[in-house]
Amino acid sequence: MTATITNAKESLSQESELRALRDALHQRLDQLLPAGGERDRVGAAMREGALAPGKRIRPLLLLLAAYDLGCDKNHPGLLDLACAVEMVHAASLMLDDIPCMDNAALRRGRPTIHRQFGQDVAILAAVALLSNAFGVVAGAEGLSDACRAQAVAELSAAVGLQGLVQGQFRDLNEGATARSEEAIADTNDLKTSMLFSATLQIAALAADATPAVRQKLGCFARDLGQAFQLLDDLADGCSGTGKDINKDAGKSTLVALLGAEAVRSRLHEHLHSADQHLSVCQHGLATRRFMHSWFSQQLATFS
Ligand code: GRG
Repeated sequence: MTATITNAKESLSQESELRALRDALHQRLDQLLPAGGERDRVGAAMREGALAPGKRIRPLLLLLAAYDLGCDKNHPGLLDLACAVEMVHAASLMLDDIPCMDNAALRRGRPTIHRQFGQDVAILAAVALLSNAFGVVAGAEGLSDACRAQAVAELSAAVGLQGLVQGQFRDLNEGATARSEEAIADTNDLKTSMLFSATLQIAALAADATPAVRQKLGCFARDLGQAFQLLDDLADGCSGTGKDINKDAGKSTLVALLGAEAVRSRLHEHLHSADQHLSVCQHGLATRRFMHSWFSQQLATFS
């Protein structure tokens, strides 16, 4: 009974902390984005892409991991670094949705950016958002010049030809044909784990973590990204995700290859492994709690 009450109190305080962090992220993103308006449609599309109600998983992870690693909650650049990661993510979603890629109609419960503003504006807004993100990292306060340069390099590697771009290319070009489990997992790593990895490495840089901790965080990010992508695939046929339903029909995903049950159990294996990596770091209480409660909620809703 006492343990149940303690758990309930912990989860309430976690919920209110997350709500406060989400609000802070929204406010800071709002300040970091151009004003937009009637005559600035690219600026307005950037705002819509980044400010629409996403789950903010990556920037929350960056903040929680940095706190877990001992970073001062008043670190002057931390919120900006988190916003930069969210801008990169939002840019990738805007491009992912355009007709020559996924041709999606709905994102975050709203018409996709190209449906609202046209394809030309969506592409330009994504490029501008990406460029804004790098500018924000380059100007982040409270980091040494060397750490700031490393943060830029982490983000650049996550986006580039050995990161999201490669993952997206493979998904678009190989997704319609049969793929091995390994090929699908590799593509998921590139599409999803790489940005989680950059997110956690940037948190570690802000917190001045040791190379050994950073190495473990890299392993954690890989498992987390795999679990995240498996959940995304499991949720594809469900309503209530804010995205088009059944977008993966005909695509070679692990759900199509192995079935939902096997994917669910693989997802739990990745979460367990992610947990192990964090515990070796002897940090990660808030990060771990966040990861588990988020996946439990999502799995209860979507599978
Ligand atoms: C220019 C950054 C950039 C990338 C170009 C288009 C592209 C290459 C990559 C797209 C990769 C992609 C769509 C990965 C999917 C990752 C994923 C599971 C997204 C869903 O993330 P959520 O659920 O979404 O966190 P919300 O909307 O909640 O933020």
